[in-house]
Amino acid sequence: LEGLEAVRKRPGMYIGSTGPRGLHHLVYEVVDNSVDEALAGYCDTINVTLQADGGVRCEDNGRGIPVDIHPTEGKPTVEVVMTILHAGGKFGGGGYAVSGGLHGVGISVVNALSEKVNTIVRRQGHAWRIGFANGGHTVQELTKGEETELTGTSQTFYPDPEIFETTEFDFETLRARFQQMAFLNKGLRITLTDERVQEIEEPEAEVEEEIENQVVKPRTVDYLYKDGLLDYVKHLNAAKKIELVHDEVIAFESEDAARGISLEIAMQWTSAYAESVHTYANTINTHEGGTHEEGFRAALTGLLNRYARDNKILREKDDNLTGEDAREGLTAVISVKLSEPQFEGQTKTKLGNSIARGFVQGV
Ligand code: 0RA
Repeated sequence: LEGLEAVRKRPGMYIGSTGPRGLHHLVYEVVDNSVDEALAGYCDTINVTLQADGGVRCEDNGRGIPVDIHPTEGKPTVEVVMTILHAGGKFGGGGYAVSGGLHGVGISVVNALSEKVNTIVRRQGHAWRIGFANGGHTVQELTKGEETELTGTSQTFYPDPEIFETTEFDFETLRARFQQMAFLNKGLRITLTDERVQEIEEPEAEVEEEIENQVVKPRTVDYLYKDGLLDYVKHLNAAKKIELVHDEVIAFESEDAARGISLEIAMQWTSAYAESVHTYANTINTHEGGTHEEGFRAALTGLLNRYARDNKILREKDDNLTGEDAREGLTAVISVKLSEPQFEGQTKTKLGNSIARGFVQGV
């Protein structure tokens, strides 16, 4: 628990800030754990609910966090994951989980920064419950509850108002991120439901009971994209008032399992003048680009020039097309996943791994 006290002392070091951004990172961290379970192939649905009581519930249909006694810690693995810093997620090895969040700090960080967390694991034929309060202290030991044939993990957390400047979540911020997550993880269904009571903007002049200016406006959004990035590019281009240069979105993917890197790309040229190239590493938006984008640009410019020369579209006396020529009107989404991403630059949103340059250029 000393670890969790460190988190409460310097929350910014773990979640960036204690403002609205940091608050929303709590949700991303919890959801990312479920996305990792989906990336491992065991989960296809994540439901997130903003509860009327201020809590956020995230439920998945994965295998459930293990409940057996941890071999070295001597308590249930789920308790270890929830209460020991850096114990979450990455154990078990294999694959390149780390879907993003604030660099996968772990669910225990969310526990540390919450006044209450209730965890339900459905696994091994039962629903198991464990509860935490006041920054990750176990207040309800793991109990084996009713029988169930379902499996999965449900996390409900209440951000600590003593830590955060505000504990109010913004539906639109979460909605946009979950839609992006769904585009980047094809076949994964993510829903977001808002059950909060909302104030009516302009109440009647004389309202007797306060309750009368409150109303429950349940909203749900539901995202599932079977073609992932291809759907993303269609979505981006549909939002613009432009013509398409070709009807079909170009989309392809490749993986080098031995070197621990995979790539998905979707692209389509439009009549726009500007380029619209979006890049991601482990589902984190790399606003500053990086090696994956460099590899893509080099390949695209080289390929178009080679094609143009081979087909006499460019004559001998003509200059090569520039990179800007090649990308004019291009909408593209590039998503790489790799085992140990290095994030660089001013905002830590520039991918640094050299392997991504050569891999993307080659594919
Ligand atoms: C490690 C091992 C196993 C499941 C998980 C982690 C897991 C963690 C989270 C966090 C949110 N949802 C999750 N779902 C699964 C299972 C290992 C096994 O069953 O063999």
